[in-house]
Amino acid sequence: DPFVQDPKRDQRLIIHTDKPMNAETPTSLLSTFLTPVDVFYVRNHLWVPRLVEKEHKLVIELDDGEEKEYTMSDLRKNFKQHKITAVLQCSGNRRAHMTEGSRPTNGLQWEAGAIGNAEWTGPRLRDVLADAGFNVAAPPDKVQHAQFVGAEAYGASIPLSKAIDPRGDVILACQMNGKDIPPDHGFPLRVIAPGHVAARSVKWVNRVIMSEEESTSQWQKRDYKCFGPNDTEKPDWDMAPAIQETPVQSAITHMHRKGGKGEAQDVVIEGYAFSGGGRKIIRVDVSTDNGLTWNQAKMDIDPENNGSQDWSWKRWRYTVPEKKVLGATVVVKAVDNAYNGQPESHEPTYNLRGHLTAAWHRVKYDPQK
Ligand code: MTE
Ligand code: MO
Repeated sequence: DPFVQDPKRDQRLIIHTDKPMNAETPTSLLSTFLTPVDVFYVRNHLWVPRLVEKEHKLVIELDDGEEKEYTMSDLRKNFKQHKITAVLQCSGNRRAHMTEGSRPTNGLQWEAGAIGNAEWTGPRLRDVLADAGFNVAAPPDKVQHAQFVGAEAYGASIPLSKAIDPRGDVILACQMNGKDIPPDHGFPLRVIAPGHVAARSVKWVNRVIMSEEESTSQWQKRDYKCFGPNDTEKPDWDMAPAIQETPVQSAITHMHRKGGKGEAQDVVIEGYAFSGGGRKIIRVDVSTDNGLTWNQAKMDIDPENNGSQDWSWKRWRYTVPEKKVLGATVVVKAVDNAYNGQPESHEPTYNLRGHLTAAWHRVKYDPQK
């Protein structure tokens, strides 16, 4: 049983499967800018490889077959360490909402907790590639992708342009929220490709391959792709590109009573909003009458937010008198700085695998909760 070495998990996580471990954060625990590592969602396709930091090596394989090897100490000491605050969001986040709002979807039925925001520290992939002899200023034409291999056999890739963009902030993370990365999240080394779907941020990474081709893994060539709402059981996988940057997303994480009494009782509605590709969230719209009328939520002022672009989520809050939301359906939608929004319903983006669910999030107010 390759899972016997899996670490212990926090009791508060909501487990979907335990071998492999797939567990989401209860949304009431997503109320801080940085998500605590203990309750950060876990999405494993296989077992957790138990790696020893002193023995761990990263191999960079160039297009001419040349290889260069790095120890963890090389990566921590010989390169400038960059701190990046970034969201990881599974492409299946909110899949259960698509199932509920449209039709059944295949895959783990995540609610809104397959997402988290953390501070990641490590060298830039670009700097390590340059050190290994890759010409980051004038890359060879035939290299189009950076492939990543995880120690347990998972693999994925990102386009070369992202991998070497100094403003792309792709790092080889050695730390999460200021400490060693926990085993579930990639100890001792993981890729962080901010603004891209989390499936590309390969955990337990031990090899980077500069290649003309995308990763040949099923997680690159299949699985993480979207098709039309008429999606069939047997899609033509080569027809659609692999998911990389993600669309605008927002969700209500919590509604709770605060201040006032009786008739004057207030309710605070709170949640997150995020867009892929480093695009900033410029507005969060909230409706307390199922989308007839709208108002803007107040976005939190972020504490320290590190990175060249907007890789973090925006936490937002909206306070209303309770009498306005009793029996009402509360709705949220967000807008990013390209004025991209979210679809009103799930039907137009329905896909059988339930990827990239990002329709307006509707929640009925329940005073018991
Ligand atoms: N990397 C490896 N090696 N193995 C995996 O199973 N899962 C991917 C990605 N990287 C995965 C991986 C997917 S689909 C997601 S959503 C994120 O890791 C989850 O990261 P987390 O478990 O740290 O939240
Ligand atoms: Mo994922």
